[in-house]
Amino acid sequence: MSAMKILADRCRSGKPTLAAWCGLPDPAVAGLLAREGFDAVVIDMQHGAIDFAAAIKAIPLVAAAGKPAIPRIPVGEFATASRLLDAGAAAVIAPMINSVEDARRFGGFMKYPPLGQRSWGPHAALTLSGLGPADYFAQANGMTLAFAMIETREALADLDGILAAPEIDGIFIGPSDLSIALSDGAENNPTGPTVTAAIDHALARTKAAGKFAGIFGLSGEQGGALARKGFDLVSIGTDTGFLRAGAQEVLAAAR
Ligand code: 3PY
Ligand code: MG
Repeated sequence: MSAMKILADRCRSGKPTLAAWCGLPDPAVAGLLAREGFDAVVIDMQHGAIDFAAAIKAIPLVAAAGKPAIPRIPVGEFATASRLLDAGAAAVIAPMINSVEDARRFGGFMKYPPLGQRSWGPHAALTLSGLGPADYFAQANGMTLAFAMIETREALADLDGILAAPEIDGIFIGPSDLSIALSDGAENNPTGPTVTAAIDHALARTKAAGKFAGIFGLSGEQGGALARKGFDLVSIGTDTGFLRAGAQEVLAAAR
């Protein structure tokens, strides 16, 4: 099975996907992390230093390890979502989706008609999926997933509407921004009680809507707990975090 199809199939089967999160610009970082035991690799173009040219090189490296590549686009850059699908992304995460209108505009770039308005041109996606044009066109809307990030008060207020958007396959919670929003800027506390209650609520609403739930996990331990709670896609660590933890561990052992 192609790496592109694995994510949607895994989400539909109810098995959680544990992802590495990459922000370093060299595509080799994503390619190498994909060779570890992660189920998928997120390529962060919002806060990471990864531009479009690097992202489209990272996608086939991740796919070569048999893993789905999941880019996160910069805020509002929905046209980039289509281009990443053309390059073979298995899913795209869009940050700061604050309304049904935002969700449907993003989703429109993710799905071919009649669901959305994605334009035809899946160059590397044909190679990576192993499909011919007719089969790719027939399967793409179900094979590649659109995740709308929920990380503001407005998004939470409109959550059921966002979940009902037919172009959207799931949500992806940003617990840091959500905690900043819910505290009106007083704190960034992604594991505090207020944001935890909001996360539980969003997970329950997402399950009730029959959509997929993703979230940024802060550690392996916390990410594992979120997956056991029912999240379908959980990032469990970042490339820079792995570098820092590894460096600190060897230094502590040596000194
Ligand atoms: C958040 O926690 O706000 C995120 O977007 C995670 O990257
Ligand atoms: Mg965020």
